[in-house]
Amino acid sequence: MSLTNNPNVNKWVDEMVALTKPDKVVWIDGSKEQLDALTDEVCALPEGNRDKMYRLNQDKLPGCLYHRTLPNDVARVEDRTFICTPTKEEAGPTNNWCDPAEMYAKLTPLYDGVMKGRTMYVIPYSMGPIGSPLAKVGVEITDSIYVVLNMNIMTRMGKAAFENLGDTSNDFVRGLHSKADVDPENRYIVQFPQDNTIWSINSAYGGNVLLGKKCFALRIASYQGKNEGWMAEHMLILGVKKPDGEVVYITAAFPSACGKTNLAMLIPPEGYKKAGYEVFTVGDDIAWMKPGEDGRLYAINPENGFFGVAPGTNEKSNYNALACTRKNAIFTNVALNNADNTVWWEGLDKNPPEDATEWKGAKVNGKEFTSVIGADGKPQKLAHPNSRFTAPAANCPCVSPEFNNPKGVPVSAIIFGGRRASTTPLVYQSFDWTHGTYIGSAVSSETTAAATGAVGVLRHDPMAMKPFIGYNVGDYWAHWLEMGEKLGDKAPKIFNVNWFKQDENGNFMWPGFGDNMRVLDWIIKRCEGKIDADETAIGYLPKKGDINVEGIEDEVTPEVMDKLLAVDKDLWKKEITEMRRYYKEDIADKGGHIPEALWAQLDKIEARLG
Ligand code: GTP
Ligand code: SPV
Ligand code: MN
Repeated sequence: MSLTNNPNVNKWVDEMVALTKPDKVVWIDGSKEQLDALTDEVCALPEGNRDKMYRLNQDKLPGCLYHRTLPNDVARVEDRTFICTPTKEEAGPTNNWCDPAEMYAKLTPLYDGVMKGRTMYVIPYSMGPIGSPLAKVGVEITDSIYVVLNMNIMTRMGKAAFENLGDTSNDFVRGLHSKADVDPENRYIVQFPQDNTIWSINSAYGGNVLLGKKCFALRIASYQGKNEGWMAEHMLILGVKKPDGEVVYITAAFPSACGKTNLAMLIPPEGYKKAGYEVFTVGDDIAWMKPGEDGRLYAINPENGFFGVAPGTNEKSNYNALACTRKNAIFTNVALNNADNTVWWEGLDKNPPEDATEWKGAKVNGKEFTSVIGADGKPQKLAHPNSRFTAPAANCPCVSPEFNNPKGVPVSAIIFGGRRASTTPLVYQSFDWTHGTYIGSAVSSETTAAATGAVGVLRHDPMAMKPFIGYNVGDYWAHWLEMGEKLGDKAPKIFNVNWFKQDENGNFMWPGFGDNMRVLDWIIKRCEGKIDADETAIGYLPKKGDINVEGIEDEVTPEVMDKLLAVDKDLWKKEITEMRRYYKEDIADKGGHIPEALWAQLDKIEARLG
């Protein structure tokens, strides 16, 4: 039975039922009884069933579940992701495009009868705190209990979302997902921005199927934000409480698997803790930002949980993220420790379990398995490099008291960053918002396992949004410039960081993780106008000695710091040459509408470089 009187919802669900022909339709009210029953059902499925989930050790990991996806379905698929706007020009050069009518015609036969023999779940959810003026409602239809249980963690799911939508509104995002037969040749992740619609088929993994996340909260929402005067960004949100008690909020955009979750949950080094600094997490992946009544930019996290990268997460690197995963979490594609029915991944500790099940499902001796060198020249892995945990934000020991604040938090600084082995210094500040927008447009980063395809290849990823901008990238940049104009002198200051600069031997020079607090400290002081900086060709850089290295002097010697903060003019001239090529060949020549002000930035930087 429907959970809403809203005729727009009911009519659409009826249409999707007629199309996909499920045996049964279940409306998700979000109640504990319903979710418990679904958990029982999905865990009772026979071994080998693709939908199957497992209960983990309920003493050590209460409420925690485990799932494996198919080996061909372990990451976002950018080559199968489409933005279907009426014209190709609207989608722009960074997106795959197809005419909406053509795409509907192509996908309709794939969905026709696809849920025969299966149950359809109708999931109402809110992105953002229920009742927040910045929040929006979505409804996801799926034939996967795994999706229901994950959406319960990642969003505010259930009846309250329908109450928020009301009985007449048509302002909700329609998401249709079916696992179908998980055929990668017929896998499609399709956004129709003008229709507030998402169609996803033949995948069961993360960003492809939890439609509130990348599909809605970034691709559709970026388009809505452009039209409605706000911003949807691939950004974490954190608060730094200073010794004087004031909390400064910072957002940061890094490409997938480049450190957002880690920075969002950072634990400050001892010296900072003693001095009274604390870090609070508002979000780890997505920020929706809109000017508030006082003219400042306010951010909410539209999500309600974290879908975090498991490998590398340990007590030391990210204590808080690990703590998030100790109850009511779902693990996907990590390894099992069969001795006690718990989970393991590379970088959790140095002891791969002997009695292990690796992420593809084979029982192996984990110690022997990980001592074999694979085809890539590296030890075989028990957990997939993009294996993840889904964990409620409420689990986070450092979750911000403002997490559910419907107004959001005022943003003082915006940070861009990526994985850059060379060229980009540890930190620098833009001269102004326009220059900061240029810096965002120039983000490039080495690719990671978060998307299918080669790993470690340098690619342009403007604002860390390349896979997520729901319209023409040039118009998106213009929107950034417009927002800056609207915010005027109340606009956040814009910075760029690089935790991944390498020495001659390919080792990271900066310790990263908790020590990134030292860079945040400089950023905050810059925002408060408390500290001077060196004006260089690329922006403001820390003066010698202004990045606090107390406690890490042995590792970050003055020579290392010089290298971390170096601006090599030759490398930067090459960088600008490449940016000109990128703007022209990859964007402008392919229908991207680059604002004049950004072209002008190239001239200015070039002039400064001499
Ligand atoms: P998505 O969820 O894909 O958007 O990723 P993310 O940006 O949240 O990345 P995450 O914080 O999960 O980090 C991904 C990888 O980068 C992990 O393997 C981390 O160990 C590593 N990492 C994060 N922060 C740092 C850092 O400061 N220094 C170094 N060297 N590695 C880091
Ligand atoms: C990312 O790839 O940026 C993620 C993971 O946050 S996914 O939800 O799969 O997109
Ligand atoms: Mn992400």
